Amino acid sequence: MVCAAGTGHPGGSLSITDLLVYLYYHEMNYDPGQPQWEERDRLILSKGHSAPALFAILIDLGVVSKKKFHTLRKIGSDLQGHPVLGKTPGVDMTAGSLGMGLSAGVGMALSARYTGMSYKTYTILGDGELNEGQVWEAAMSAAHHKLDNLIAIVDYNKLQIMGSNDEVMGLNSLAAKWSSFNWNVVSCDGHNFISMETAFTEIKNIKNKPSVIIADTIKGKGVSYMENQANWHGSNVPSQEELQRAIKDIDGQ
Ligand SMILES: Cc1ncc(C[n+]2csc(CCOP(=O)(O)OP(=O)(O)O)c2C)c(N)n1
Ligand SMILES: [Mg+2]
Repeated sequence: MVCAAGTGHPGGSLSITDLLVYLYYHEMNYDPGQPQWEERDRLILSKGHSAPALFAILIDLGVVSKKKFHTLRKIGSDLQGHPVLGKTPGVDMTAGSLGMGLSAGVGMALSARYTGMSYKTYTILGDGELNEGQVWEAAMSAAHHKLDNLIAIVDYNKLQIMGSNDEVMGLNSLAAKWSSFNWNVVSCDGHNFISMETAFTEIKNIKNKPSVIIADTIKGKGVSYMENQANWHGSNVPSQEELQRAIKDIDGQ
């Protein structure tokens, strides 16, 4: 999709693909036949630049037509470079300006409480995105309201747009930070389904606190020349030859 568009974000999309597969095909209470079902679990892709991963899954589930596959980032297309609520079926929140998704998640989780609905709200955040102050306002608010129906997932790939977190804005003790905001903190390997299942099962019994899953991931996961390379965040798009190598790498696994 990114190759056809000639622009986009392959690295961050690949780092959350396994997490999205786990969530949509195993964890979430979700019926692809009814993407507007009121009781469905919500997913907010706060790191909205990784929309190609979400769109690929929505296409695979049949929520978005397969015919749209090559229309990513085209003017007028349902598949814009970032998720747009109301434009793409299956998208629960607009995102792209980093830092805002968890606040929307707090709103959705409160709404479930006030309306007596049992859905959960999952919000996927980038680790670089945690540089945004609004994330921590939302974290304080979620803990204050004891939102045990809100789950944050940090795509902890250690890289952001122009280098590593450590170079740009160090996160230091990430788990301790969330813990000090009174969140239940669990870690997992974001490319291992058994590890993800253990983490998501562990948070199910937590009451009166929001949970965060810090998922260890690899930016560009699965494509040999993209893995752990910040230049595949969004400035590079694979050539036709690189695309063939990427498909071969992924098929080889
Ligand atoms: C408010 C805001 N500032 C800057 C950007 C530009 N931007 C897009 S992605 C990105 C880096 C994000 O890093 P991270 O959250 O770690 O994403 P990932 O590694 O998962 O791709 C930046 C700075 C943005 N989208 N929004
Ligand atoms: Mg990152």
